[in-house]
Amino acid sequence: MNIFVLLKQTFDTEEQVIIENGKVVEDGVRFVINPYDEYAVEEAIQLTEEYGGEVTVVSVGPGRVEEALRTALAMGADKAVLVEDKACFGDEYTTSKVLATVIRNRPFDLILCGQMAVDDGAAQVGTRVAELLAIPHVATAVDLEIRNGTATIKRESEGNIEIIEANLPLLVTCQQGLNEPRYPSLPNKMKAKKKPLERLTVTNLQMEGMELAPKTEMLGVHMTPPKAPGRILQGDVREQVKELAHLLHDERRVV
Ligand SMILES: Cc1cc2nc3c(=O)[nH]c(=O)nc-3n(C[C@H](O)[C@H](O)[C@@H](O)COP(=O)(O)OP(=O)(O)OC[C@H]3O[C@@H](n4cnc5c(N)ncnc54)[C@H](O)[C@@H]3O)c2cc1C
Repeated sequence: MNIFVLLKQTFDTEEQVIIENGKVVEDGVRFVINPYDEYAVEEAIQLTEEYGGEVTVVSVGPGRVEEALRTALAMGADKAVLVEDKACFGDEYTTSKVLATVIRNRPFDLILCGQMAVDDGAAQVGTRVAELLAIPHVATAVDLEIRNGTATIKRESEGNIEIIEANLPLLVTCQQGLNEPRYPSLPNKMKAKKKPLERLTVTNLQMEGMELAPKTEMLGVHMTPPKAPGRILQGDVREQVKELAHLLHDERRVV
């Protein structure tokens, strides 16, 4: 089975977000594999351990993303592809176009990715790639079984579990609970350094600039204003009730 995993490198969720001039500051920040993508990598490895085949991790991003791809290779993926050309960086529309172009002419049975990236929280890339490749797509999988070319997926849906059957080739987005991602061992980290990592540019992909132009523009980023501290009313109960009514009616205008 040929499995592709779409992998995004994101901020470590433990990191404090600092915003300067409408942009998130990246200097000195620790980057990790998007946590939902770790489930995708683990699931792909487990499937190839059971059925044979190959796991390829693919990412669109700057050179620093190699570290995340090498971690996936150390977990057990077989090879990696990194599109590190700035011309390929844009919004979810651009990323999806690039990822679909990388995969389109390669043999694949299954594409796994995170249900969303924890930095932008758009949950668009998986769905868009499936649409571009004209294959079925099942989101937020918490269980995945494959038998004779048919996948049975359990997916979370507003507190319920839906069970869905779909034929391969298929794209599945992965949710927490699907598996327990493994930690790469030191020998596997060493081996991962020698596993193949293909670097692609817009020229290799034969894509035109216009084709990649993002459809949306991020105008700025800002933190939500800090919440005003709470207030405890003091004194006689009748006075407190009067004060509360005044606050709700005249100040907050909620009653
Ligand atoms: C069913 C559904 C329900 C939703 N419910 C809510 C809600 O309740 N509240 C709310 O606020 N929003 C909701 N949304 C909106 C959604 O969460 C956000 O719009 C979404 O913005 C996630 O964007 P993202 O850019 O972080 O994720 P995406 O970019 O779409 O990332 C998803 C996955 O794509 C892959 N990927 C992304 N970038 C790359 C890359 N550069 N290279 C390789 N792989 C990559 C990774 O596998 C990643 O995990 C919902 C969306 C859907 C579809």
